[in-house]
Amino acid sequence: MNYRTVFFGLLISILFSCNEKQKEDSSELVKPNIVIIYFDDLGYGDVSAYESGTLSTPNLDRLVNGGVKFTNGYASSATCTPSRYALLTGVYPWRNQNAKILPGTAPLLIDTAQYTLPKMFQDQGYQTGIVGKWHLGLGSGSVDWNKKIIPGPNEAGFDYSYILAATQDRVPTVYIENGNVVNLDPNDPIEVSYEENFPGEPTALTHPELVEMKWHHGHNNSIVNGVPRIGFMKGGEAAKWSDVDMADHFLEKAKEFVDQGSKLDQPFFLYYALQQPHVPRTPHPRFVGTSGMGPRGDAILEADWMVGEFIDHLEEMGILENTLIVLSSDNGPVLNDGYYDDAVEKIGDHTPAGPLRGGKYSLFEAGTRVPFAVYWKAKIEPKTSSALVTQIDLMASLGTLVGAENFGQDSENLLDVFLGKTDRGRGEFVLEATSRTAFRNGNWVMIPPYSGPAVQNQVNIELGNYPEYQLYNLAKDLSQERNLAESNPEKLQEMIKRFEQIRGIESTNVEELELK
Ligand code: NG6
Ligand code: CA
Repeated sequence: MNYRTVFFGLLISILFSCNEKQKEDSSELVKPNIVIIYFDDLGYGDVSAYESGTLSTPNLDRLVNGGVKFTNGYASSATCTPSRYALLTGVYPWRNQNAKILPGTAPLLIDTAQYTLPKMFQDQGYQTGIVGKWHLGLGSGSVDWNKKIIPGPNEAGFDYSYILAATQDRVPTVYIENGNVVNLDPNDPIEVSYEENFPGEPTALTHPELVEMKWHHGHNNSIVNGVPRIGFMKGGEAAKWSDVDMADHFLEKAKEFVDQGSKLDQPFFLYYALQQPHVPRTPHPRFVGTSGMGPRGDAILEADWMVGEFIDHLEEMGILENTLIVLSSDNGPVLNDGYYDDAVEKIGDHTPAGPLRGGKYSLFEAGTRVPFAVYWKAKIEPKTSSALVTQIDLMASLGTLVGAENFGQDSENLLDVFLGKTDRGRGEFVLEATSRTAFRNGNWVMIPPYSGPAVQNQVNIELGNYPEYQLYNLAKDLSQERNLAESNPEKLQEMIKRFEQIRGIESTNVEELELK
């Protein structure tokens, strides 16, 4: 070999590697559209790709089986508001004392100065939108529902918002678009209170004959569309939503946002927060009876259909390949959450929590471990991953994908895990359930002692409260049946120590943990 050959050889390989580098760089710069499809109270076992059985959810399965299906994917909390707070801020909900289930009159929980997931996308050139359930408070104290309601989702980073304020079972039962109540009639102003009724207004207690969906616990205040709600509301007749059309309505708005977004010369981020299968379960008549499980099953099949329509829409627009979709739920399942709606009676063999113990409100696994999948047709190879991932991590991970560098303090960059390239997830995670916390490290879970009831009787769910420490090895005992706290004191101590460190507490005593 002479020098000339070596020289040209080198030159070619340098040029070639530059070219490769360029290719890599340009692929890093790709900013896909991003959609988070977020369910309300959908359990780990409610999706047939997770638990094949009586309920069939082909459209959810299309995303789960076509992407990375996480079997250790967590919401941050076993209830809605704290999970949503963490998803949108990248901060553990237990760091914010006010991150609890909020009434419809609560002020905005996210400080307008706080950096958020949608603000991060905005900074990276995205058009951002939310369609669906908000439940993170509105305004800064007392809201006048007849004027522009600020601050709200728009001030938290969404260019466009079309929301229901709190939950479907809470007033005000109206849609709010960019801070304005939709179809508001100035001659019929809206008033809302969570303290007392407005004189002369019917409630489920004073006018039981107006009630079409019987309440079981709570839910006996103002009646809207025959459904008694939490909280009192007066006026706003023309603005009230139709419950049975809600899913179709949100789908329409989600599609509109996508249509608008794809006309722009920028990518979009859509947070599509479906209201199902949270109570009151009010599937459109065309879905009634489809599951054989009553309204809860029907509402899940309805939501499944909505997701199918939404994906088809992306496909028809030719943008499915260029859209990364995250699918998950804000907390685990519950059957009777306050109305008699046959959820318990017609459940049959279906297991909404899959093999997991507990449910919504619980420190046990079914409270926070939820369906969690990441789908990106062009880029992600289908696989199942047992990596530990949480919704808090979406901020740093998706942020890294689109070139951001600023994330919420608890958000870990797990981009390669979410893209299915590795199974090395988080090492540890502090989960929350109605202001109590527990700790997962590797395959171990430690639940500190709590004095509350073992079972929440009305919803019939084990909360995880126990006067002694609990320690479970999920690798061998997924259903948390064998408490190893006594037989494995070293592991227990190690877990307690680390938990106290993260929580910033001196000792894991009941009083301190229940102070919140
Ligand atoms: C509870 C409600 C429940 C549900 C939940 C919030 C009663 C007795 N129970 O207080 O029905 O609305 O709050 O659910 O009122 S979440 O998914 O939004 O966290
Ligand atoms: Ca929920």
